[in-house]
Amino acid sequence: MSSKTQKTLCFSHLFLALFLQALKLGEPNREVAVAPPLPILPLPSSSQLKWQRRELIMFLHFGVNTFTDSEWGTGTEDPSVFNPVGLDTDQWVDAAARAGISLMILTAKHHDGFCLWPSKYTDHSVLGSHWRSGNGDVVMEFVGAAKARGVDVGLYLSPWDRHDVRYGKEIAYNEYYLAQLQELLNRYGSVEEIWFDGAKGSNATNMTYYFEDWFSMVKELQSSINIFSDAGPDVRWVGDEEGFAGSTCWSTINRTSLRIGDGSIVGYLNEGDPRGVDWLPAECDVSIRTGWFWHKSETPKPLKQLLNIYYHSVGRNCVLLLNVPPNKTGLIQDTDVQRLIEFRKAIDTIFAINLAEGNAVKASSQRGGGQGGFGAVNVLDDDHLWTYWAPNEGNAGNEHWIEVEGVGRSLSFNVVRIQEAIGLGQRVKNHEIYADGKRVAKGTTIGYKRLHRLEEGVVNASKVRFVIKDSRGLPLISSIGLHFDPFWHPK
Ligand code: FUL
Repeated sequence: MSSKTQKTLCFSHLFLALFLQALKLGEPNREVAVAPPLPILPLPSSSQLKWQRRELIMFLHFGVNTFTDSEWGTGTEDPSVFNPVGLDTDQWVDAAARAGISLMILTAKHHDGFCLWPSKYTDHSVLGSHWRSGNGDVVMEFVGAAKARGVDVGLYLSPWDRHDVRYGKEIAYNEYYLAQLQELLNRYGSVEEIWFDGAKGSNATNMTYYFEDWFSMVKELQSSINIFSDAGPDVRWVGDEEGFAGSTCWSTINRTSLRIGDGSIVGYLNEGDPRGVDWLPAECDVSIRTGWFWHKSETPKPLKQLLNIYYHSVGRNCVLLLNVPPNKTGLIQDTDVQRLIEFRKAIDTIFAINLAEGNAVKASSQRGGGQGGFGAVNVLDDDHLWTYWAPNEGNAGNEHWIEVEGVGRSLSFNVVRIQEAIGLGQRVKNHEIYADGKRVAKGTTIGYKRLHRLEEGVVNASKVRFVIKDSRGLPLISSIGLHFDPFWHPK
């Protein structure tokens, strides 16, 4: 290479370097964001997250029991007793939608074995009823009405079948059960939850259910479905039928310690397990009336009782599955519809306004620093999952807190709400709430949502501090709320 060519190259490099430098100077000073912290396993699946955010879902117990005034049918009923002359599934869905419910679960088959759809594998179904001249299909009507309103559906298929002669014959009955699962999951479009309950009479025939076959078949047919049972695999039973979760309630548990239909594990189901390797959140099933099926003599629970259930289920990191049974006509009774609407109105009245909003919020430390990112302000936005306050890593092992200070006014409230960013795992083990330095509430787990109704009633304070005393790794708080519940009158 000649020295002239070399010189030209040097100059052109110099020009290029200067040009690039000039370009850089013209650029805005872009700060590189700090990455979110590592998750703490186990984590929820996206179907489990979707389920959790529903908060309130509806159960519908309907079948021959509705007509025989019983709770556990014998399986010997004449199918013609099933005759809901005014059946209107639009009315069911309308009631649910007005109550803000996005998922409804119907008993396609209860313990009596009577099928609400025309199953070709049994003689105990709507095919034997006079209703719609034996051409009816309650499951089809229910699914059609729900989907038309954008409400999701779930189905209950009782493992214990008191009608079928194959019950007790291991292979034959498991084949029969799987055949019905295939009918339900192939014929009616997307099903969001399937309910396997472990109940069985004490004198019932011995029977081994092939749960692993059933679960695999369910997932094969509907990959995003949530399977409910005492032992999951997606949603667990809370361990009682009162709608009450444990005051400690982990969404994590060890599935290897669970057995379907085993009464000795209800305490474990109620509380979950901080060392659990499986994400298996709890669902609280309870009926709006005393029984699961409709009975003329029963009435819906009063609003006060429903709110108490709400605080002990949704307010303890669970989903509330509220049973509202259709009557003999095939309608949800007006008293129950009115109670549902009243319930929804009350929930909205309490939680639509967050009295913490519009005030100053600060925290003990912050991951990353600067505006946005993981700052305290994230707990007051509308996202209750993916924007959150995270403390600084260096502060691990210390107590963490977040504080709201009333701007130009004091804070007046009787309910406190705290939510964790569960997308990164459930972490908090212990927390306390202070109003102007005085402790007004304390608890263990938080999870997706924790609600505290204050024992002393309405509190007025200029500063409210949420203290995380102990957690698995650093706590990540996605939302906090101060609310006023006009229905809460502690003694
Ligand atoms: C239990 C059943 O025995 C009740 O009848 C009801 O269906 C309840 C939801 O589950 O296991």
